[in-house]
Amino acid sequence: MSRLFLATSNPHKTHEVTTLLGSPWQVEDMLSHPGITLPEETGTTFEENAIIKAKGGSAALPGVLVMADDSGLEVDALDGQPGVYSARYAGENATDAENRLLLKERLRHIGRNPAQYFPARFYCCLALVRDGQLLHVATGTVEGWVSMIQRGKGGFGYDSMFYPEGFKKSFAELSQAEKNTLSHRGQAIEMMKSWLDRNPQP
Ligand code: ITT
Repeated sequence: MSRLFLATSNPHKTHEVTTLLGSPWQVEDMLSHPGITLPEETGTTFEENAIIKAKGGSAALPGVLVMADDSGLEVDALDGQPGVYSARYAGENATDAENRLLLKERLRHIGRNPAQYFPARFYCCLALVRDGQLLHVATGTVEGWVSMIQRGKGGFGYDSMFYPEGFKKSFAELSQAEKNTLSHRGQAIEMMKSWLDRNPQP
């Protein structure tokens, strides 16, 4: 088994990444290493923040392969908001529910009716680092729609408000396996896996 430290405190990301990477990988995260703290996400792009988190994790774990995921939701009618601020849209320590509530409020201001669907996408950037050196960056996107109408109990974050292109169900109504085959994170991990296959790590 190869060891990989995922520089995240978000257990939903760890769960999805562990499933997507599959059995050859033993994935650890910040919750299994409570002594590690990461630098502030001061970047203005997903890539900058993914690299900041991955390099921060790597500084604490010499020799270990470290990956970070920076991701978020971009709504065209809101000029790409919440974007890199998706996790802290309603404030620094906002919960997913508070962030969704703010997004609903913002959509209500621009929407003509409560059942309107707005073009949006989830974006994910993964950065892979070892000993402070950036090895690879992989990205993934899933296009779809956001709505003030929340449906489903699965997933996390904005999943219950996001309807992937071509589907009548929200991400929170799909099974984890269905979400993984479509999602921004699923696509980014596929790209990262293919790079790792071509560049086996010692
Ligand atoms: P770490 O920085 O510790 O990894 P985080 O949740 O703060 O955890 P980000 O800064 O990358 O991570 O913010 C990602 C936010 O974007 C996340 O909290 C959700 O609000 C949203 N998001 C990203 N991927 C999502 C997904 O698959 N489903 C729903 N919401 C998602």
